[in-house]
Amino acid sequence: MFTAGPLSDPQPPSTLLPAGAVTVDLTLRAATPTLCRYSVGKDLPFDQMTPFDTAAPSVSPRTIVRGLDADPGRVNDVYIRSAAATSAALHLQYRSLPASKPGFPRTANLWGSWRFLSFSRELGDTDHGQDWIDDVSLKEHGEEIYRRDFHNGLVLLNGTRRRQTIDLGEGYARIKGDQAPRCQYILDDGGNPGFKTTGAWREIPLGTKEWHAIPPYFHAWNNRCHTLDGDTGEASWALDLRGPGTHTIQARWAAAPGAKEWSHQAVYEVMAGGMIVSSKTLDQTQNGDEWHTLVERLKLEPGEQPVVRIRNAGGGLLIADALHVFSTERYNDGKATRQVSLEPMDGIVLRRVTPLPR
Ligand SMILES: [Ca+2]
Repeated sequence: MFTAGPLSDPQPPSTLLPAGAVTVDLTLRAATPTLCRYSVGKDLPFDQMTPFDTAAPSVSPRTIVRGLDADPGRVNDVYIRSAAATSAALHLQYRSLPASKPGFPRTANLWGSWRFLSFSRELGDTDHGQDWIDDVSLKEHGEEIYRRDFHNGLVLLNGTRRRQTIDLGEGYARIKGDQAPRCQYILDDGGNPGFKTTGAWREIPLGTKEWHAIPPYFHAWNNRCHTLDGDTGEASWALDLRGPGTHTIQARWAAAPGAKEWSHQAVYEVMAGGMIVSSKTLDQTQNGDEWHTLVERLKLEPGEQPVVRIRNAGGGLLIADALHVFSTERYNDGKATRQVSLEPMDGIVLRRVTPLPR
């Protein structure tokens, strides 16, 4: 996501903008120094686009993107191309937030995932036929925590790339639902201080490029992974538990054409309190680009400092790519709460124990 040709890491990525925004200050990362251009509303050939403000080739091209529509009901499609790879367009989307106290009734104006599409029904402030939401206020809470208050509840969205904890005070409870795990996250090998290695591991790029038209298609998580030639050394991920509970842990590797040279016996061990509490041996030559369960519903405590360790018992290249961790406990467990922790770009719907007076 958010890469095209040599371009990556747009700041800001596709997101909501402040009310009334008709511009956005955009910075990209480029793999090689290059010139960039953009268009708003319509993808255009490179030579018909508007040049970036950065006039010289740069590895961090920057511009003020102008001409955005501030109508909160309109999504602005922004396309960016680079002189280094004019055929690849980076597609971003921006939308302005409504003013904080809009007149009402007005159409619900909700961005994002299923949680937000379903919450209005849960909270009961709507005419279900039209999805009108009355008397809504939108406030920024601390650092890019977005909050909407309703008569019967509130919605919080963490608009940052960090986990954040929000104090709510009295009077809120989680809604009840069995879909979402209490915690669910990926532990990658790259950019993760909790990933450690011993031995001669190498970090390599591994994955089909986004604009690549011919199969096979395969991806290491984040298009990178670590490899170890032979059986001397190991790698480990600190599980960085969000709290005590029972957890399922999965591992993945890419379905790369070279996977037949990889380990037939990759041993994944879960360690807690310095002891091996679970072990699973998997064949990395097969079934790549999938999550493979190492252990289900394993009770773990943060104080045990649990880690997953990988070592090679079968020759070939050992691959360390990413882990997926999720809990048996549910996110929406109906319990009263004074505080919530939100993963990056995640949100929650909370119920008011006592509805606000109308
Ligand atoms: Ca990876």
